[in-house]
Amino acid sequence: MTDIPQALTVLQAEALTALEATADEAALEQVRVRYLGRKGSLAAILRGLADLPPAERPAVGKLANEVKERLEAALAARREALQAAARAAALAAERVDVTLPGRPVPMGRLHPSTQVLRRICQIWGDMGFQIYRSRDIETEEMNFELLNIPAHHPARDMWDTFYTMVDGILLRTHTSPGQIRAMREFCPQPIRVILPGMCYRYEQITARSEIQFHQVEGLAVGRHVSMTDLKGTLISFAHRMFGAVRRVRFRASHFPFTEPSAEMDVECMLCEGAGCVVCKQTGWLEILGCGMVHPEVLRNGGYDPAVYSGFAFGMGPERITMLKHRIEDIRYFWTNDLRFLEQF
Ligand code: 2NM
Repeated sequence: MTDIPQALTVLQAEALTALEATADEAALEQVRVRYLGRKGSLAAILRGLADLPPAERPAVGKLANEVKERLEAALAARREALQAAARAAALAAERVDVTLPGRPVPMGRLHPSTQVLRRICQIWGDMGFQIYRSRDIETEEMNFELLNIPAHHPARDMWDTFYTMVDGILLRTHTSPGQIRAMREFCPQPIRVILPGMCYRYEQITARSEIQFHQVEGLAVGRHVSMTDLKGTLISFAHRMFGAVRRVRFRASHFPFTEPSAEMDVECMLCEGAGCVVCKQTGWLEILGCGMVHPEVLRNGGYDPAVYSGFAFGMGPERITMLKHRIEDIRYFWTNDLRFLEQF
């Protein structure tokens, strides 16, 4: 006959040692099954209880219960310790140093064309000109005929214009057709509008010419709009755009839709008028074209040229940006090269 109390003592010692040696909860479960499970060592010993004389059973049974409870408590304590250790290990492994500086978020910015376009619109807005928006796809009549550009004019040449598959429909080569639309919308009221937008020319792309570029055109029509108004208004614009100290000059020119026509130069902002590569040693930079709206164009806009007069002008934001920043190739504007764009 086995000595049950001694067997219990040995089992307890063995089980406690085994518990201490466990490294994780899976091992712990194995130990529990081996010693405390239904088919475990303790259950085997307890089966021997039935063979004891009845008088001895209570004392031995009590001892067995004590061993069972002690092992269960040790098991729970060990489980607690293993879980705490696992938690501590996870915390150490996943530790985040919240005092580290954040990673910088790359910031986008406005395209140089957009920046200059917005500055131009801001200035004209301050001077009382409304922004008028018009379509990029135009009729041949709006883009040419009504602007006094008859069919035999060089600007009508197939090589300068993107025609669509639809007869008489094209991509506007300038924003001027929108000026006709503005006049027709507002006549006979006086108007002061600027028209910013994209223009398209069917040309060889080179350092100096792109097939797609912006224009800002302006138009003032009223009963007494004079060439003096044109000059004063454009000089005021140039002083706001390029600085009040900049000198300005007008040179006679020609456009089909204005008569008389002129071009305005500002003193070169890079050499202050002394002469450099950008101004080709002249000290002057051509900034815009302008003129008094041709009587035929006024009439096409719905205004009686005997009563009304107007001035108009047009400028290119990309060209102005190139002059200002000494950009030597207009193709940079569409290349989307961050090395170029990040400089603005
Ligand atoms: C320019 C130069 C001179 C112009 C004329 C008109 C219109 F439609 F009112 F007649 N709009 N824009 C004009 C005049 C444009 O760009 C260099």
